Amino acid sequence: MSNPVTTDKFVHKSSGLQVVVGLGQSGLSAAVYLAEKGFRVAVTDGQPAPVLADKLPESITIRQFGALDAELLQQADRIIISPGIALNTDAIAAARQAQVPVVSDIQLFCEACDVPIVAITGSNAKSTVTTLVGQMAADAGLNVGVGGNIGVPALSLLSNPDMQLAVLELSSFQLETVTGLGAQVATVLNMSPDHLDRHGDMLGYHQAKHRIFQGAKSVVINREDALTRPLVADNLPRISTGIHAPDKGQYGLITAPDGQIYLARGAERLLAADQLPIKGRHNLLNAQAALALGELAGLPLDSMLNTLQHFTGLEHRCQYLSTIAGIDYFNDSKGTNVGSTMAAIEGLGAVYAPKDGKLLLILGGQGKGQQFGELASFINQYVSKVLFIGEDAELIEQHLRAANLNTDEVDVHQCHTLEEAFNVIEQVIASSLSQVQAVLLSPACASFDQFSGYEARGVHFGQLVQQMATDNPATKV
Ligand code: UMA
Ligand code: ADP
Repeated sequence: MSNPVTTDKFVHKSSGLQVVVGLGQSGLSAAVYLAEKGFRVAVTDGQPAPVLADKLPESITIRQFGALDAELLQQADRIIISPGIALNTDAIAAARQAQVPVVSDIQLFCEACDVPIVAITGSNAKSTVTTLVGQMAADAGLNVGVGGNIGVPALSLLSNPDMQLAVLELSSFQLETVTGLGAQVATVLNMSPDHLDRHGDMLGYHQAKHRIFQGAKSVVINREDALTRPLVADNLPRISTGIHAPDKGQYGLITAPDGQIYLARGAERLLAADQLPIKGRHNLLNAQAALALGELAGLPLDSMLNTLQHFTGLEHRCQYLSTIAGIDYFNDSKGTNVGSTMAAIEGLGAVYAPKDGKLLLILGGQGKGQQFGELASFINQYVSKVLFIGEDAELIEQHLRAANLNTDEVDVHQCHTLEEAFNVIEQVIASSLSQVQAVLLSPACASFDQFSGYEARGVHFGQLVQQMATDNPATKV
């Protein structure tokens, strides 16, 4: 183990030693925060030379890198664990066995935060809804901090003394060590399998997510997903969202006789779906969740509706790129699990179906042990071509065929890479018989076999679309 600064193997429990485990973004924020509060802080990380080490305050002299220092952990008064480190890691498990408390940076945040917290988790849509609520709060004139799993460590929000509201995206990894969060309003947006390698099974994943409700003053639930409801009976103010017409005081969708779909609160039509720049039924659910969270956080409805009419969505999430030769291109590289890709196919598929249009879907990458057969019925309904890429391309095709993929109606091609996929797309463009009206990259897989992450994959897809636009002059961007 490398030990670039000092080792103090004689720290006693009474010293209040706080050991930060993992020196990524959240570990650094916890170390800085605790040092500023005057705690004695130590840091340990599995990497021999974590890149953020030079950002640590000089006062933190105990830095054990190269492996998690089990002895140091036994000496801790409290361990602050990074979300990327599993609780069953040997050194952590041993410290827990020895009754050392293990918490995440989010625990430190909620203990220190004296403004209301909007807490958002779910298998998918977290970043979209978190950003939207943050924007709604800002547009309503509040000084709002937006952070958590979205990439801004929650503790860094506390450096803003004027903050009036905190909006947090929380992952199951962050929540599994949080107790008594006490949010003004909390939600689990949706539940579908993900991160089961960390949580063991759906039950463990569900239990971690539901810690978000501890101490909450109000909740938002998804009527169509029973797993989003708090398990403990409570009398808390509660607003639901869903795809059907809503009861009084709840959010939902109303379809008018002419087929137009409206966002609604009770019987009141709030906005036509066409007035929202974000597309797809899943995004109408996301808009409802943001409205319900905002309502329970005290934001004015008119201002929130105005925000919705200007919110164009986040990059790599069903992001419209351009129209080339009459075909629309969408980058959903953040669709990294089966649940998110189902939502993308259904959400966008329903936009093209009334025009007799179908999707061309690019699927594949690292499959994370998921069951891809669940996508077959969605593909049969909305997709006319599937192009498989990446490490698990063949396995995914096998799963789909075993789940009755309708190969009479749906063409499938093994393409290995995005470049090869674009060669097939060229042929589609050239064919006047094709039903394809939109190309959707929504891989349902991690990208690490071919890219550094979902962003790099999405950027590369965008470059290929750009290239195609250059080659095809009749383009709308
Ligand atoms: N490390 C070890 N041993 C291990 C694993 C990691 O020592 O077994 C060390 C690494 O060497 C590294 C550090 O831990 O130095 C990294 O810690 P981390 O993986 O917890 O990453 P952070 O940089 O602290 O980022 C974390 C979240 N990362 C994860 O949950 C994996 C970020 O979410 C979050 O934005 C950030 O805190 C700020 O709150 C990212 C994520 O991928 C975006 N989240 C997952 C997701 O969205 O699916 C849950
Ligand atoms: P997260 O932060 O939870 O990963 P994002 O907002 O980044 O969520 O969206 C990730 C992916 O989830 C998107 O690419 C989209 O395919 C899918 N998605 C968006 N909204 C929903 C929804 N309401 N239900 C299911 N999947 C969704």
